[in-house]
Amino acid sequence: DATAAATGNGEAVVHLFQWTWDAVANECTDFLGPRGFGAVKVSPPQEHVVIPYAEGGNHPWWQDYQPVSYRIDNTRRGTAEEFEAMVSTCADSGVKVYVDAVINHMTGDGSGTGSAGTEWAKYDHPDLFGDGGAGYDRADFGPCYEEIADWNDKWEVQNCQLVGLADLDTADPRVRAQIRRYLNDLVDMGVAGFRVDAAKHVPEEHIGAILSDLHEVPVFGGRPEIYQEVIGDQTIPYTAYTPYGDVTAFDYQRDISGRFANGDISGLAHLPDYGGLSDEQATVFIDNHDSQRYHPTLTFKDGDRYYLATAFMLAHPYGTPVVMSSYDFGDNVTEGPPSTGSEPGNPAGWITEDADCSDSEWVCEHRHPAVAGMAAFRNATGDTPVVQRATDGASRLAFDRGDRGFAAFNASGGTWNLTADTALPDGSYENAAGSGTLTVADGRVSARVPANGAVALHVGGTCDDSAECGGGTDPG
Ligand code: QV4
Repeated sequence: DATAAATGNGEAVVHLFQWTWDAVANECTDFLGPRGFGAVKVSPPQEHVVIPYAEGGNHPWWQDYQPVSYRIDNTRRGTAEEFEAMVSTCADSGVKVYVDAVINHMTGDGSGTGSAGTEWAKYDHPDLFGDGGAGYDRADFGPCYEEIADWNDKWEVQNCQLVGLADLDTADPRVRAQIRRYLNDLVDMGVAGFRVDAAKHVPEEHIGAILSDLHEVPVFGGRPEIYQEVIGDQTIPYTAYTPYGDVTAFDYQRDISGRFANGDISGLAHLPDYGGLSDEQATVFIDNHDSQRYHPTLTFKDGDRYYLATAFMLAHPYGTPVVMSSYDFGDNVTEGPPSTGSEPGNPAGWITEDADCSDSEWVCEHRHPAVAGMAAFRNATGDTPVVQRATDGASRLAFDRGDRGFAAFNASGGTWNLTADTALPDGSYENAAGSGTLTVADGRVSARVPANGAVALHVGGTCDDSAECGGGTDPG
């Protein structure tokens, strides 16, 4: 509806990793918009290298992180027309589209033909926008042409090559102008935000200069949302990047996922400013597409405990939450998304299949019953403060969100029979983090919180607000 489109739904983001543009558009209409998710983060939309892969297999997901040009035509996820249609379809449901922007580097070693047909070599990207008007050559890269060797040397980390990828010279005003043109073209199409890939590998003042005059976002208005991928450490702290946008809180990710994995959650009502990032500056997540492969603490493979952590992230006001939505890659960290196999003119396994949440290859974490209703909880509770209401040992925690919501988390193997005070108005509520209904009477709530499960109640989620109440939660 027009109001949702103008204001957006809320702040909860879902990362539909490797989904095709058509599939994202459908998910905005069918699920994300109606459930109150505010934004969808999509995989990189620019032309990318096509990496040969083992016969019969499909192409690695990470070829998308090696840009050949800034054309959005013909990536493995669809055409430019499909991309633009997705952006406007999602906006119609109040869902913003955030793009994963790869701006630190271009390709790795070698040469070839990109996904949209542009010829490339490591230091030669002759046609950035498909109009023959702009390119990068050797002078646009550097100043360092070696791989990062000493990660304790800030200059190296920011100026040398991340895994051998040709590092753009972002001190150069011409390079900045090309990157800005790419980002502004996307904003003009309606893209409302960016995850800045490998931001830590671009000197922070260069990020500031590149992002300084981005266009106003159509429909939603304002400057695009920015969240910068920085794995902070003593050499380069997270806070170096806060002047230019939000920053990924990997310290939160490690702490929260570790605590949920270990059943050690009773102390989590009040969270610190992880890595020095305030509530407003932090982007938070339980896992992302890298961590789930390279250092998994808690992922969809862990089942209930993972979904419980995700529900907690959405229930707690700290940071802007990003829900990971994956495909099942088994034990193969290189494995690309489910693909359509051979298509005319395209190598086998290059084109991604539309996601289908009833197909087990697409995990669809965001549709899990513990997660699906939690964007609505977050929207209803806004920035009301956390008031701790109960704990029971190390693995159980319940809190109010002002008088707007109540949530209880049970990271143990037995049911938690809980009675607690709550400021929620008396009434009968749907469980937004599972199924069933719960009653608040005389300022008290009684709940049987399932093993490794949660209950979450919020204003606007009473049985009077919904015909579905009592019938269990339909995960969609
Ligand atoms: C290899 C060797 C290099 C050698 C090079 C020679 O490892 O030593 O110099 O060949 O050409 C792929 C391969 C990698 C290969 C590289 C270049 O995996 O082995 O280098 O290509 O051919 C994704 C994948 C990477 C992939 C990359 C590019 O994760 O495996 O590399 O895409 O295709 C740090 C950073 C952080 C980064 C994280 C992974 O601080 O910013 O590492 N995270 C982001 C993304 C991530 C992405 C990139 C950055 C790069 O989230 O998904 O890497 O855009 O922590």
